[in-house]
Parts: sequence; C-alpha cells; structure tokens
Amino acid sequence: VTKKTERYELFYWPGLPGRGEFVRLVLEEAGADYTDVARMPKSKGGGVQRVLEAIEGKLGGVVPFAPPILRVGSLVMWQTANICDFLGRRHGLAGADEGEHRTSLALMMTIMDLAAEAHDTHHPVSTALYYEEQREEAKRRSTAFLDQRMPKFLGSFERVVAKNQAGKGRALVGAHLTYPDLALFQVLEGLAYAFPKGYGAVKPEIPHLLALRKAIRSRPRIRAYLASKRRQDFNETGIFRRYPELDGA
Ligand SMILES: N[C@@H](CCC(=O)N[C@@H](CS)C(=O)NCC(=O)O)C(=O)O
Repeated sequence: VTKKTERYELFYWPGLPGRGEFVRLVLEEAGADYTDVARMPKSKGGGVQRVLEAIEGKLGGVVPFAPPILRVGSLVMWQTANICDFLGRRHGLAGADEGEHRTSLALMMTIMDLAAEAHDTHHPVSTALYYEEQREEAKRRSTAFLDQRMPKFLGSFERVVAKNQAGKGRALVGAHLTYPDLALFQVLEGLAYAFPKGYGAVKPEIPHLLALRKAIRSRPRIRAYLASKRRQDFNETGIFRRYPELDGA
C-alpha cells in the first residue's frame, strides 16, 4: 500500500513528549523521514489545530480516538503500540520471526500499561479533572504505584532481559534492538524524572534494565536525537510529572 520512501506524518500534542515520544524514538532509530506536524509553525501547516483535525477524522476515512496518530501515504493509524509495531516491522526493529514479532508487541503493550499507570498516579480519578482536584487520591495511588505496581512491572522486564541470552543482557527480544527496547528506555527516563526517590529505590533490583537504558542512550542515532531540539524535556503536562509530594510518603 505504501512505499518506504514516503514521508511519515506524526500528529501529537505540541509542548510535551507524551506518548508521541514512543513513536518519535522508533522513527529516529530507523532514520526515517518524518514531520512532527503540530510542532511546525502554523504558517507551515503546523499547530495544535492539526491534531484536533486529525481526531475529527480529517486525515482520512477513520476517526481516531486520541493521538498519537500516524499518517503515511493513504494509511492512517493510532494507538501507540500499534503505530510502533507498524514502524518496527517496516524498519527491521521488531524481531526476526513471527514469535519475536508477537513478543515485541506484547511487551510494547505491557510497557504502555506501565506508562498509563504512571500517568494515573497524578490523575487517579479522571483525566478530565485537574491534578489539583485529585491530590489526595493521587497520593494514595502513587504510594501503591511505587510500592507495588512499578516494582512488579520493572521486575518482570528485568527477568525478560536477563533470560534473553541472545540479547546479551541488553535487549528484551532476540539478538537485536526492537521497538519495545526504545519504549522501555523512555519509560525508565520518565520514571527517573518523576520519581527520583521511588525509582532510585528500585534501581538495585534492575541491573539489566539499567544496562539497557545506557545502551539505548549511546546508540548513535538516539544520542544525536537526544542532543537535538527535536527531543523535548519532560514537564508537568505530560505522562511523567515531577510532583515531590507523590514521590514516596
Ligand atoms: N492507548 C492509547 C492512549 C492514547 C491517549 O491517551 N492519548 C492522550 C495523549 S497521550 C490523549 O490525548 N487522550 C485523550 C483522552 O483520553 O481523552 C495509546 O497508547 O495511544
């Protein structure tokens, strides 16, 4: 349906890394030609309006629920894991065979579950309410996240990397980099930003994940990306927010 030389267009809220960042990391590692549409100036067809139009279904036949949304040629797709799987498969970042493709997608979805739970620490009641309206619930949710959920997810990923002999202790799936490795990198960066104390406490339990995080960071294309203006800092409008009152009671 589409040619690999076609330009990708990413539609995602400007001003925060958010879930768009999982897509950007795959595009960057693949060396793909892409436009981060909403971050372009309005005069060049950018701006938040373009995301709103995409959600209204103006990109094509489908009506996506929420960004990130990717368009290439006549294809329009959404759901972060779905987009990353598509890009990973096209650019050799999704494992070597059907078993590895399935495992990559399952891990990606699990990593997105962890990201959603990290988000829900500051929005435990509703995404439609401000953090300030759910502070008490957020404290309770964060305590449970840091004590139970984050260690459970990270402990599971740690075992996956440790058991994957082909990956030499630095990859989730098979012998080579896959898109869930990039997603896990991003989540570890986010957790370290949002919960310096809580994440610090779990670090001794996850030596393989720390090695993976370091290995991803030093890949030439990722290193160049992280040093560029295309990379956005975490902030208090995204998934991973630093509210000291939520970082361990
Ligand atoms: N499961 C979806 C979640 C998408 C999502 O929550 N997108 C956010 C931005 S990161 C959004 O704009 N949500 C609007 C809403 O949930 O009402 C995915 O992974 O893409």
